[in-house]
Amino acid sequence: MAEFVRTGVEGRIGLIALDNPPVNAAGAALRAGLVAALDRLAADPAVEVIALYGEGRSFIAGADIREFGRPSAGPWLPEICNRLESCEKPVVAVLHGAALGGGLEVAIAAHARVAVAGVTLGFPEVTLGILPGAGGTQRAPRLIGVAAALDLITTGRRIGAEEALALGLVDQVTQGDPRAVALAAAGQVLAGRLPTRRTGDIHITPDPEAIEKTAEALKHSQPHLFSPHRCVEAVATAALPLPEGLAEERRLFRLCMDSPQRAGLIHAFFAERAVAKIREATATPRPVGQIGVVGAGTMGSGIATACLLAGYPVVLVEKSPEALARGSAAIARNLDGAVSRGKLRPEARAALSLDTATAAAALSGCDLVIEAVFEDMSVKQAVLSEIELACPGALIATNTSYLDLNEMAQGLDAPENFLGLHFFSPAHVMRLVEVVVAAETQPEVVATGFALARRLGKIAVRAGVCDGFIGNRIMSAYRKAADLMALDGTPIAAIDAAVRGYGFAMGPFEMGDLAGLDIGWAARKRQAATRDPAARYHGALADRLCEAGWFGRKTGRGWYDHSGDGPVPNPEIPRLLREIQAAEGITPRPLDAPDIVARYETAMIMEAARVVEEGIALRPIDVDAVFLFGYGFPRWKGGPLHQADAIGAAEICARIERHALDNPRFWQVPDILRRMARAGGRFADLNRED
Ligand code: TC6
Repeated sequence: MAEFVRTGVEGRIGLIALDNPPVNAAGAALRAGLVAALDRLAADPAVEVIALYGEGRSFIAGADIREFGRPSAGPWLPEICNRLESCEKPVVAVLHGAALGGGLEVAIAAHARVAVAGVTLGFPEVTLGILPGAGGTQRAPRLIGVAAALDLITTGRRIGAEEALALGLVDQVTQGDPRAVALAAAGQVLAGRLPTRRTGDIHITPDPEAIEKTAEALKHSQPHLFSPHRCVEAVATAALPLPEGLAEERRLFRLCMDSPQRAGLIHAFFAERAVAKIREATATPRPVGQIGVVGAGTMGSGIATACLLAGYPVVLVEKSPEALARGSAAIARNLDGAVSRGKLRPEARAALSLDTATAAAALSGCDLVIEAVFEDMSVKQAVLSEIELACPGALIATNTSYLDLNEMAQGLDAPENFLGLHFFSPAHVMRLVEVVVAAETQPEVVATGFALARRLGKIAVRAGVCDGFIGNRIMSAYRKAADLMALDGTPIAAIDAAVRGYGFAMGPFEMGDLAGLDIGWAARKRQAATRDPAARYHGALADRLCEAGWFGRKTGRGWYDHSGDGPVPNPEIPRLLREIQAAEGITPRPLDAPDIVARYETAMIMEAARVVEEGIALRPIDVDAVFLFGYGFPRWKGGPLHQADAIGAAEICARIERHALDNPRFWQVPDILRRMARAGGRFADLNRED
């Protein structure tokens, strides 16, 4: 069996080495090993000081998140921290790589801390729906003060060694190999040059004002979340004697652990990492030096910005000199913004390489070219052929958001080099990229798409070819559900408010006004020929708005009127609606907020289930990642299919069947859901690694 914790004795120094790759998560075996190691060295008469350090990449990256919500074995981290603190011999912790969550709690229960430059420290528990439950909420305020502890604990903010030193979270910052640093630090303790003390003995200065201020601010900034508020309550108890505060921290920690938000947030943590585990992961990505971007509109300039920010030399090609000038100016503004936000150093900005041209020939030196031209099949096909001619052998990507890649690839000599890289607007900000795999796309081309996304700091999700891929296809289904609710007489402001109450930053109609209603109108006109004549037409009201020239914010009116101080529902909507309802024989039946969100959520799950069933998404967790990182789905709900599991397949089927009574064309139970309902299955069971 692997040895997770090793001890050694060098003279008067006892060493404890933690070794649980890849990040030294404090799982059951590491915890048991750590207690045994402490006991062993505490009992060894030769040992006068103990130094604790991590092998590999990290000190301790926190509790083992995979254990949460599952049965595990003690000893538990709170006992370990108490045992460490009460150790009769001084213990010094050496922090390198990551000292996060439970790892930082272990560190602050030690009697002194030395940070190795480059270490990341923090209490990210709040981002996982919990709180530092191994004494962190009690010891951090003693060590660094209540206000600083509140800041770290309620935000999950990660800090570096220098800031930790300034706060008093660590006693020294140094360089070197953790074992050597551990020996040196223990030597300093023996020589009296590194003072040690028990954190629990430090007198705490209560700060009710900081507590109140943070609690009040969180009410407004995090109205949906459970754990940040419990974090404040826990830190507030640090003014009590330590054992009482620890008991209260434990009680609040358990409340968080039992909350569905904890399960959702941890699902989101793993979703971010799971999406990279694809069948093409073993293929070697092609080297990418220079990148070409064709099309200098909003998407093209955003993509070019993202590539420049990642250090790639970029060639931007746009036929129209005016559009090219506008695109270059947009890129310059984006880069200025990055400098002013501290994301890009001015010297680094000056070194970025952007060439612009009006002809495809300028792309000849590119290894990858991304087209972001007008969303039209024949326009795209012509541009792809020009690109292939300019740089044969290069990878060619389309940024289309719904067009058929297999049809698009038909004119290419090397369709195996072709893929979709579907960025989201603004492309230099949004984290999601759908990597769309066409019939002939080669594995190493897919792997290159993933490698590029990683270098751009984005989250890539593999998607198959269909209208809208994963995200836009599902969005169009729940958008339809919202339009149908509006036609049935639910006020658009009520729908938007209910969707915001669910946790999205904006409702569908607010979002429509922001994006521009003309986009959806054009799509509906395109799809008119293939529309099911027997199905209720969801776009009737939106069409009427567009016919009146109301395209949303950019025209001052859309679903809302934007001419005043704040948006108010477009006053013409009731009249237009009455006309449509009279013509279609619709009896108005407005829904209340719970019914609105149930329909919205069910439509999302219904289409998401089909996307999984058809293999467009590799696994349910890929759908969840798309919605978490590209569509503003509330992180604490974990994603639409995590929600589906929480609700249960049988209940989802029942909801769909109920809604089907008034709209059987739209509401249809996908087979996968029916099978799950029958067998008691869950989407989580399909989240195998592919
Ligand atoms: C806590 O401590 C609570 C305490 C209260 C106690 C009462 N557990 O991110 P990477 C895995 S809560 C289990 O790709 P990087 C990760 O899934 C915890 N597994 O690497 C991945 O696995 P895969 C508070 C973990 O170098 C692999 O390690 N701590 C854990 O980009 C590599 O991860 C945190 O929230 C874990 N704690 O970044 C820290 N951590 O290869 C969370 C990582 O099978 N972790 N894994 O996919 C991180 O922020 C980063 O992983 C990192 C390393 C900065 C440590």
